[in-house]
Amino acid sequence: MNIHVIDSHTGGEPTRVVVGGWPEPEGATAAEKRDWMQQHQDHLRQGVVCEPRGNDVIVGALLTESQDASCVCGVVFFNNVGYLGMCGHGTIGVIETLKYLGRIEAGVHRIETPVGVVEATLLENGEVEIQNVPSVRAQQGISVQVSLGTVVGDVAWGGNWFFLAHRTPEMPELLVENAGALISLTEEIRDAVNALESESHFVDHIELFDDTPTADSRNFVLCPGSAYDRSPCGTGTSAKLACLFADGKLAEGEKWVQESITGSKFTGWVTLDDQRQLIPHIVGQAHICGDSKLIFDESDPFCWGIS
Ligand code: PYC
Repeated sequence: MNIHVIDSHTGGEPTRVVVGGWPEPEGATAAEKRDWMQQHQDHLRQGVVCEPRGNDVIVGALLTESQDASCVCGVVFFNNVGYLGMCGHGTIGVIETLKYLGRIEAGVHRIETPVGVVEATLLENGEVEIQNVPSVRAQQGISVQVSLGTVVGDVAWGGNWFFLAHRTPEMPELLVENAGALISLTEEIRDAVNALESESHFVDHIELFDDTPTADSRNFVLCPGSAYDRSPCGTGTSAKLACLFADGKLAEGEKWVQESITGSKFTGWVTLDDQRQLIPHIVGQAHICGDSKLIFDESDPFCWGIS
């Protein structure tokens, strides 16, 4: 069996888009297809993104048929441990991939994800603007105890669930060379948040942020499989915008530049839809870096990846 993938990165964060060879999952909606993939095709997820063909950082994106006829395609995002609701850097990677394949041109394109339809505009300058699913801050000022003390933060939805906290002086600085220490710290925070009785959402992303002279904020984002996001994280930036808006620190349409731990940047802002839901807009750019045929030989003991 062979699977055709296109690799890109968005602000340093890789996306591997599956464009051929993966049998179409059953189900009408992207959420149904995601559930069916989880039950029947999880070996393909592992084989495509985990070692030896991939690594812990890659986010996979399976292009599917969409139920909604106004969408160019459906997509199910996945990683080394499971499936994502939405993925901002990944959607930018999907749009760049569709452009590379000659399937789309500059303009507005709708994509069905398991958590709703997102709208992506491929701009003439090569950047992509995503209009994400409605985002919201669900809880404010949640305290958890970890080995370096108390951490206080908010829980917010940006297409995935996030716990967001400001870096305190006891924490390592948000620098790539501190990635190991930041991963250990944010894993501790994630476990403590999910152990709270008051926590009704399973929070699988942790975002620490800090002031920086080169943007409005710098972040470190822990992803579900314990890799960190090399980009500023599209869904994480959406969750951050929801918190800023809830705090009255960001007005409708006001621009926010979010920098990642690697120094890459997304620009975001929010609008309100006719139901007064908060819609995050995120602008970033992806670059194609591979076009490959993955070979699955069932006599290979690691054919379906190392989990
Ligand atoms: O950009 O939303 C994002 C994302 C989620 C996980 C990795 N990147």
